[in-house]
Amino acid sequence: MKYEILQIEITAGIALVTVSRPKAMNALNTQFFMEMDDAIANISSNPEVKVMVVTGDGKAFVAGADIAEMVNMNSEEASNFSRIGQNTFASLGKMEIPVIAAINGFALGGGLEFAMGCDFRIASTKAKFGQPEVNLGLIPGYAATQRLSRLVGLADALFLLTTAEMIGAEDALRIGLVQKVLEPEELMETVMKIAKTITYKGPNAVKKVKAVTRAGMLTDFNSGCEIEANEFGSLFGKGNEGEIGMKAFLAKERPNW
Ligand code: CO8
Repeated sequence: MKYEILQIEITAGIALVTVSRPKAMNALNTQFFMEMDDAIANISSNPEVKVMVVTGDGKAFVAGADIAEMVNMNSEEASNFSRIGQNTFASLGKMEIPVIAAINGFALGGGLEFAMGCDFRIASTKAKFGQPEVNLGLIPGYAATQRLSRLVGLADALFLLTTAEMIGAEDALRIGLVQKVLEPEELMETVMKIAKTITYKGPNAVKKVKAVTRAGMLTDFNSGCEIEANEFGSLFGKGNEGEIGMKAFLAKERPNW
């Protein structure tokens, strides 16, 4: 498929996906979701790729769903558009490899929902975060009502969702919405370094730790521990990644996965 909005670069095991529609602050339209679904499928089936990074082109990460596209929708169309976005962002969590959001600027509405679908978030000091849907007489439709409260707790989520206040990167860090804040000129270099670090780890271990941790969020504690015990065991045994990693440690060598 020919991409009009996404730019994809794959280097040294890292897929960098840039949303590039800067004239509309990278707002999310139907074309974006078609391209993102295609990109997720392609990257998922590429065994060379160990980590995916998403970012935005220009002064926005993503400033939300495309209001110009939504304005004429009826209820049914809007619910369908909501489900399409929910599915795409859920696919990020279902990818085996970690997905990092590098938030360069505005992450508003659907843009913050996109970032929250990723596994973790690193922000520039210039980033701004908010769920401004109530300003438009709307509520979020790409799962912010569910993910935000799980990430930052009910009170901070409802503060952001009901006031539509835009917060800066330091406040986002304080409430746990992002994991690191960097100077704008350091953002991409540092995020790529973090991604690179992950590519050196046991590739199956990285995939499993993501899958087990995410599965645990959808089940009770004891069931989550049972999933963990099973997957922990699956990394042991002759020729398996755990054996390679542990033997390399004891031999004071770098593991050759
Ligand atoms: N959709 C469409 N166009 C947009 C959007 C958007 N979300 N955001 C910005 N643009 C456009 C502007 O209309 C403008 O276009 P033009 O140059 O043609 O007038 C251009 O981008 C530049 O924007 P501004 O001139 O406004 O730039 P500023 O630097 O002054 O402001 C802001 C930047 C603060 C980001 C401002 O543009 C803004 O407030 N944007 C809207 C933010 C917003 O409300 N986002 C939430 C949208 S609703 C949503 O995301 C719900 C998701 C769930 C959907 C469920 C499916 C139905």
